Amino acid sequence: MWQIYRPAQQHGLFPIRNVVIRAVSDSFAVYITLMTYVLHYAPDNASLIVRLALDELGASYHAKLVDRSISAQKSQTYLALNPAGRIPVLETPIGPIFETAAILLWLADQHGGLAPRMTDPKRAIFMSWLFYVSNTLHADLVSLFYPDRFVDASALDDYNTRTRARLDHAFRLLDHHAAEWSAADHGVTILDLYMAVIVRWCQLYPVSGQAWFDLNAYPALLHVAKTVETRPSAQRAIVAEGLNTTPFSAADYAAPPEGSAV
Ligand SMILES: N[C@@H](CCC(=O)N[C@@H](CS)C(=O)NCC(=O)O)C(=O)O
Repeated sequence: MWQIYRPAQQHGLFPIRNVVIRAVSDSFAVYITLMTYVLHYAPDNASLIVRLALDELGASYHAKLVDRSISAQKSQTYLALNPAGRIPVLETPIGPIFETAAILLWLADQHGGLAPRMTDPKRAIFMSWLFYVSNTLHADLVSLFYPDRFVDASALDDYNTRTRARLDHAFRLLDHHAAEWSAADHGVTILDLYMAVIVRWCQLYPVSGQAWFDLNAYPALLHVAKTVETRPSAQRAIVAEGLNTTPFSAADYAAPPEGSAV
């Protein structure tokens, strides 16, 4: 059995559908299903990574704003989609998917791009780095962006120093091993997109200051950032979310047409 996913032709007032063509080789049966992705997003949030992936894969989607000014990510309606109350969530024909890495890997597998396929020997190490970025690096970033969620004010300085040291270690590891998942063999991957956005955030959002983060100290990651930001997907994200023209290699704060980053 094999499956082909194609972006739909845009039609009428509802240009947000994907056509899923499922061809079953043994019976020659063909099913056509209309499929709509809805990306619940806030500007410059982790949803930006998913937006880039959807665009790179040629998938049609509708971006629906999560209004962070009223903590809409904690509303009952949103929690029904993502019980963790975090952005993003992607609505798909098989139901909502949350957790950035899960969404990215699911999209890559469904659409057959942006990641080594399951039969590729490099799939295993790719997944190792994806999970490392998701459950170690991204988690530590949350500590740096919202330290008051984790410690009292009296412990903040020490806490931030330790968090920054862990992040630097993670960035050095990723910088050293970038070739294992980066564009060399596979073209741009979901990991490239993930890392481009992460290095952007480090230039802007640590509440204890940004001076500790110098992207030049991680040349392979700087290369990833520059590669991703020249792609058409990034150009469209720049417009959609009000990003500056070098959003990953030399970031500035977003001026989004709707919503807010925090
Ligand atoms: N582990 C989650 C983390 C997502 C996350 O932290 N999202 C942030 C925005 S970038 C968020 O929802 N912040 C609002 C909040 O925590 O209430 C994932 O990978 O999707």
